[in-house]
Amino acid sequence: MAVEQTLILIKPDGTHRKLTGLVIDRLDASGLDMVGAKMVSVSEKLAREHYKALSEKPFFPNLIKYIRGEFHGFKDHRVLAMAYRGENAIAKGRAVAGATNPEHASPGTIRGSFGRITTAGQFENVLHASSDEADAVREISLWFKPDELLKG
Ligand code: DAT
Ligand code: MG
Repeated sequence: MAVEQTLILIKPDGTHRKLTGLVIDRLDASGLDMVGAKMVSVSEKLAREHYKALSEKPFFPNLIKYIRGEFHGFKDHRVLAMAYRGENAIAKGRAVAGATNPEHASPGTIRGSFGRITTAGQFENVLHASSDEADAVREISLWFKPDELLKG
């Protein structure tokens, strides 16, 4: 099995609803090791870069507002960014998160238990987890400097 790194973000709905510890607990239980963590005040530039593959989607403007905390009244755009390492870390992170659409996410996953779709149609799904190796490498280098990560 491959040792991978994956980016996990606790999004503003997750920090707002005090789900930070629960998410970390689930990731601990999955056997992964946290190798980096920091609170980030998400700039518009970082938000747009993170979600650039979705820039043509109709929900993109709201997605940028959401990840920056603008729906949750935060002045400081807070997201907890974490990097995890371990065997099959990307799939394990996705399994903890559950499906993108909270209505389709299995009960017991973070999104299945705690995600919601707002009346405006915005998915609020608590956390981000990198979806494949290319995304994980790109996203970790976007959110972390090399010296902010523990070396394997
Ligand atoms: P994931 O976060 O599971 O990797 P994604 O990369 O396809 O999903 O989309 C990123 C985020 O965009 C997702 O967490 C929530 C939002 N999103 C995706 N599809 C959406 C949709 N159809 N309507 C509203 N928001 C959506
Ligand atoms: Mg994705």
